[in-house]
Amino acid sequence: MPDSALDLASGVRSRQRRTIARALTAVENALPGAADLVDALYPDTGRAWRIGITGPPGAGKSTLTDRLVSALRARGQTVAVVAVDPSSPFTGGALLGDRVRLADRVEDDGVFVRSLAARGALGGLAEAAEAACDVFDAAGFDVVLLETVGVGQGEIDVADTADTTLVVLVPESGDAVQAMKAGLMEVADVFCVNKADHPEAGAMVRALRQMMHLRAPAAQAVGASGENPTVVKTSALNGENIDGLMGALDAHRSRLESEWDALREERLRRRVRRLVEGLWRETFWSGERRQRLAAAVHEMDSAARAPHALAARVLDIQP
Ligand SMILES: Nc1nc2c(ncn2[C@@H]2O[C@H](COP(=O)(O)OP(=O)(O)OP(=O)(O)O)[C@@H](O)[C@H]2O)c(=O)[nH]1
Ligand SMILES: [Mg+2]
Repeated sequence: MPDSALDLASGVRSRQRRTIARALTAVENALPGAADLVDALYPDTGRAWRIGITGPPGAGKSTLTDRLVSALRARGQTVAVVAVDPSSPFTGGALLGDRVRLADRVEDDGVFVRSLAARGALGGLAEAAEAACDVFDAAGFDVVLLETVGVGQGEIDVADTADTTLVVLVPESGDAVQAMKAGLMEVADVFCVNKADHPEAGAMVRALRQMMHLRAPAAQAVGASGENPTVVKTSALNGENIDGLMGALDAHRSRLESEWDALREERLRRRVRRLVEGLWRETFWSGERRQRLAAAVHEMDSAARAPHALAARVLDIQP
């Protein structure tokens, strides 16, 4: 293993902020040595509680994240934030309010906020996010909050790498239905109906609870202990019911306790599958197979060319 990866890993373990930042840049951009770094850190991971925070654009995820950081700090836990959403206030398109709140924490060693925009990494965005969480986990942060916009499968995969997944919705017409279509119902451990100051909030909570009753029994087995996700109403803007939300997250965390090892194993399986697919795609068409493809296409009589038969021939299997 290269010295640089080992040096970075040891700097991360002793929680040097500049080294953590460098390690995050390495995994975000899949720099040379990043894979070694992740592997070197992996044995030191598995302690942090990873909370995925997802939901439609503008639902209040960043505002809530900020409230959760305060709540967790108030009870003495250290917190890292990974903001995957490129439009997140954390990443520079900032509202002044967010900047001010984050600036307040500059002196707080127990908080580390980092945005992530990796698209080209092997294993995709989910791997980059998971590796960033590993860095914070190995650095000893108690909790990692992972914010991502829940719009596409890629983003939902990111949220799904967390131990506890919080889906944030707002009481706007059709939001619950949209969330269901986007696949958010399946990944949610806790639902938060944010902007509870909105008059439709109560109706939204009822709609969500009803929707969960309608879920097929098989679907209800998804998630810890097969329990339906809890629905909590908050107003992130006014800081209302953040305690209630924290309670619902904690309750999920304690339900996980008994299956912690099994969950870690399942997550590692999913992750290795992603990495294998990425490696396979990268290496598959190198050298011999590329030549075999070109030769097969070229040699086949143009009148007899048949894509499926060609594919089978390239793979050397019977069609
Ligand atoms: N009325 C009301 N507004 C809120 C509440 N929470 C957040 N907002 C506002 O909603 C807007 C979006 O909030 P963000 O926290 O940036 O939402 P987000 O989900 O992180 O947005 P993206 O990262 O862009 O998807 C901001 O103007 C917030 O001030 C709330 O509880 N009530
Ligand atoms: Mg945001």
